[in-house]
Amino acid sequence: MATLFIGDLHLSIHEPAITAGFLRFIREDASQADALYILGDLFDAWIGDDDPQPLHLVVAQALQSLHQQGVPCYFIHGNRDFLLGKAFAAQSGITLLPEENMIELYGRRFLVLHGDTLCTDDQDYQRFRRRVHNPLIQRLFLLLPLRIRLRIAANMRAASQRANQTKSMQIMDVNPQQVIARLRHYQVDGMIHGHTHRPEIHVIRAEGITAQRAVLGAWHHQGSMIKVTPQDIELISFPF
Ligand code: OKV
Ligand code: MN
Repeated sequence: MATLFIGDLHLSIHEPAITAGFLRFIREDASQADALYILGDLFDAWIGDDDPQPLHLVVAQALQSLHQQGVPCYFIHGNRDFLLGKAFAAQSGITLLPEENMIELYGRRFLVLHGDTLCTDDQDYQRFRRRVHNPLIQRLFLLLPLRIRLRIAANMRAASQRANQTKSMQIMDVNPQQVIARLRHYQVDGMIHGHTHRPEIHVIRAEGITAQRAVLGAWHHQGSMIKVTPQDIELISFPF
């Protein structure tokens, strides 16, 4: 009995080794699990389900085969693939979840989320997030022709890369008060998230709270997953 969590793979055509590692993970590890949770940034970019990239089809087929084997797969949007929608969900058999979810696994309560909403010190990013999460702005963006969307997205990524070079490590990590506030609100035994690319299992102690905060690693040079079993919670890294 085990439930697996992954995220921050940032799949793109530029990193075929990561895609190969993901396909192997789905075939060999996820197929044995009770469920798979993808906690965002599966893809490095997403400009609409109508983008005809072969990579999207390959990933959809891998997830669809998992679905057919009876392993439920849940997806929470990341800050990069926040536009991934119902058409891709239908094609891949995944279930889209809201940005924060309380789930119960083997008698323990966990809050699962991507993690970007915990990084409240990064006010520029939070402003960006509010804008691109605005349903009206999303609707207008999706009305644009694909080639225009591609160009806008490339420009936004280049601008963001320049901005991140000048941000401190502290600003880009979670805000500790925000972590405690979410733990308190959901009354959970732990939270599981990614986004910060700082894999670790922290123990959080505050008034009336003892909880774990399990953070996924990004898939740069190796894979990363969190495995929850009836006994414990493990952070596991593995070669592609
Ligand atoms: C994703 C991030 C690019 C961060 C644009 C409205 C707007 C959606 C979009 C375009 C960009 C996603 C969809 C991408 C995340 C970046 C740069 C920084 C910090 C609009 C709705 F505003 F143009 F109308 N986008 N893409 N960034 O390339 O995948 O997360 S993206
Ligand atoms: Mn992220």
